[in-house]
Amino acid sequence: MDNEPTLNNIKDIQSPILDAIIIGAGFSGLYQLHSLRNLGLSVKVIEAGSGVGGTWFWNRYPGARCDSESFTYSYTFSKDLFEEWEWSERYPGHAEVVKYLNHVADKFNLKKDICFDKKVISAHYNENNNKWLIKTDSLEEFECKYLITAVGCLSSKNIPNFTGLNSFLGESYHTGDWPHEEVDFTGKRVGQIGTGSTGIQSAPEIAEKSKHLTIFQRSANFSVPASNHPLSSEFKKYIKENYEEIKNTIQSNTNGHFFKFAEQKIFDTSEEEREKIFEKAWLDGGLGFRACFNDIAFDKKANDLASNFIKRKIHKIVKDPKKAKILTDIDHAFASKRPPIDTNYFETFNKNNVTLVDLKSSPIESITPRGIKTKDKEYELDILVYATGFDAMTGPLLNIDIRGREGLKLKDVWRDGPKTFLGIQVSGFPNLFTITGPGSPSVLCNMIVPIEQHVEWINDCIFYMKKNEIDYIETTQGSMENWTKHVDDVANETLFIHAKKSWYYGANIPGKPRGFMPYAGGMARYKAICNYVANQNYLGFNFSNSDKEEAFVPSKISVDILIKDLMTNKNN
Ligand code: N01
Repeated sequence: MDNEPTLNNIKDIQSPILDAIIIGAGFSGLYQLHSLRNLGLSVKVIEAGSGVGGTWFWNRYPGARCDSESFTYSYTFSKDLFEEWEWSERYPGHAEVVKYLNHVADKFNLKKDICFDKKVISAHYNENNNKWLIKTDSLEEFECKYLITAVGCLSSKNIPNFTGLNSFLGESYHTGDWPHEEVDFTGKRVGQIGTGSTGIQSAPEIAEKSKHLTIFQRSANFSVPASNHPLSSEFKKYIKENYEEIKNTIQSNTNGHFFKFAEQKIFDTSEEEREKIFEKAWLDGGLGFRACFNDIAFDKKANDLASNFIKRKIHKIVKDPKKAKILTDIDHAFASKRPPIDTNYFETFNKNNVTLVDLKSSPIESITPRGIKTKDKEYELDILVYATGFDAMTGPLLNIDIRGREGLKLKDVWRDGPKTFLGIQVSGFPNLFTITGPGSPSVLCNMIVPIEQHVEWINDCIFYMKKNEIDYIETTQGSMENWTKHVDDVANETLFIHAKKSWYYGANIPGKPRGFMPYAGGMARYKAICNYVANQNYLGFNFSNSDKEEAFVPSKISVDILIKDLMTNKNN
């Protein structure tokens, strides 16, 4: 192996100089590549997987399915693409999403500019030539002017550091890093840790295929039926014929979905009427349940009524009252954690081959060679499934050694929690753009909408720089501090503060700084602010490292007027 490059001789390898490098070939990376190429830039995407898909490339666990409705989980930048693609179900399974993304990549001839099977390990800014130097795990180097991270918010898996973690003699898998070959559950005793959106999707499928499934639940969770079904030919026709309406609705809505919040408030309706509305929303299913009244997501008392309705449903579905009690011992307000949707999740607990273990009363003590040992008992298993989530939002960025001006490390700037301006830039890191970064609405929306908005904003910004012969952009320290405080203030006005143990707060990772990471002010408001910033010649950003600071001050702008402008000029 004498000829193999090492970190010492890596300088001998010639690094291609590009206008832009994008990290990740998921929804955001593919669209950013397409857009920047259209600006005439030389661009490459570096992708760790061997195919396109990003998060969808890795999350192939049984039951993996999108929680956004398929016709809204589609790019809208190309009418032609929107109208030619036909989704088969209300919620697309992972294989269909990956097929869609391959179709997009082929249609726009994107794969020729994607370097697959290469993981970016470091990205260092060099102020001498205003370039980023990127290194991959295969010891290649690339140089570029603009660096755009399209790494996803939920792509860095979290496997809790249990005592004896590696001692288990059976097979073990994390849902976010699922093998491409089928895992055979036949005749196997399976243990699943985790009952978030992922675990709620995988448990019914695993129970169906395995000899026995033991579900280890630390926190009980709400879930509403997905009511998934094949799309009718009439609805497919409706999608094809209503591109503009669908696009305008999801892009002007606060959550990026097609459903709108009802006008009615819970306490303005009689008990009988309220029950009917809940019942209908339950049958309709999906994430829209929270929108059946105007105030469920904002007023704790209204939320309590919705929470109680769901708990009553769980008690009705789950036949064993002991299991129902454990499943309804929920410690947070409905939708203050990301609300899961399911297909037969609670019904699964009526199966004879399913056991529910309440980790609250009997925590996991260790992973053993034979299975899982809780305080009360050792469970013998053949397969262990970790549905234990992700080091969300900051994990995928901090896994890369990112250094800005004067060697400033991103991990140092974010030591006490992520700081960004608009979730798009960090002070000290010129020409680095973070698609759906912390401080932007991202995970609180149907992801495609914030992704398209960020890609287009970044594209417009780079176009502006080209047009004005500007080579350098960096948000000011003041804008970043002000925005970070604003993100926190906005979160404190919502019901999210009723679930401080959620991954939104970084609470699922021991030692991670606590703070609400996404922007909770809604997509419409956020987009209006981003447009305002751009229209003011990128207020809050410097175009050289010696510019005078002009900080963006959220309280100085009237967002309501901006939103009104946005609504009256939908092309903005
Ligand atoms: O992860 P999670 P997820 N001991 O963090 C438990 C998106 N998504 O992968 O709640 C025991 O929500 C943990 O327990 P607790 C969606 O945005 C999208 O399910 O911390 N248990 C919890 O039950 C979602 O929100 C789609 O007490 C431990 C579970 O593991 C996000 O991904 C589909 C533990 C983790 O739940 C993440 O969902 C699926 C420990 N030490 C997911 N550590 C689509 O739309 C963790 N847990 C396609």
